[in-house]
Amino acid sequence: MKEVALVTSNMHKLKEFRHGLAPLGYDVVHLPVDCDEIQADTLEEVVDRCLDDVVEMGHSNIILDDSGLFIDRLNGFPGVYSSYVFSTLGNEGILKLMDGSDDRRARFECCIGCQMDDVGRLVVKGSSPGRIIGEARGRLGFGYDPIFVPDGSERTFAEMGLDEKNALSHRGNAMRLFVNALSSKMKVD
Ligand code: ITT
Repeated sequence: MKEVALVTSNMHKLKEFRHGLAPLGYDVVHLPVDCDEIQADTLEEVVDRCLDDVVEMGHSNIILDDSGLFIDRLNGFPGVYSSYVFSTLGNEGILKLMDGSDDRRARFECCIGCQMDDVGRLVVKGSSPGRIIGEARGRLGFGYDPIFVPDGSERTFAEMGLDEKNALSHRGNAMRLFVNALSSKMKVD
């Protein structure tokens, strides 16, 4: 098993990464350091800058993600502001903004970046299309999970165990892309 250190303050993410990457041959340990989360236009920029910060602190073999919920009717809001909006408006606030709207389409995006000794830097992005429902449902997961139903399901992410969420989620998709990108880079280098 290869070891990677996940930089996050969110223990739910740690669980999802462990669950998703263990069968793919990675042991995920927690690296509880903070990078200054810059305000940027894209998830990729946030990930790149955060990797720079953590490398600067002297760490290697690190992985991290920046994620967001993009709602069509709100022109992609909260998007890169998802963290701030969750801590200020919360799910109730999003549901109010969506009140009366027929267009409920939304997607989660997850950008994963890593900095590895053997292959250098890799950044990939996964997404999960779906819709915002009318009322929060479910107690599992975290963040916006109770108000989002991914395509292909009738349940919110907050009504799913880790297996099911990872099979359909932005983070699960990004993890699969990440492992593929890593193994093809290893073959080339
Ligand atoms: P980090 O320390 O890893 O940055 P975080 O919780 O701040 O943890 P993000 O900045 O990636 O994570 O997330 C932005 C917001 O989107 C935040 O409020 C999360 O709760 C929410 N979010 C991220 N991934 C999610 C997921 O899989 N399901 C529901 N909400 C999610």
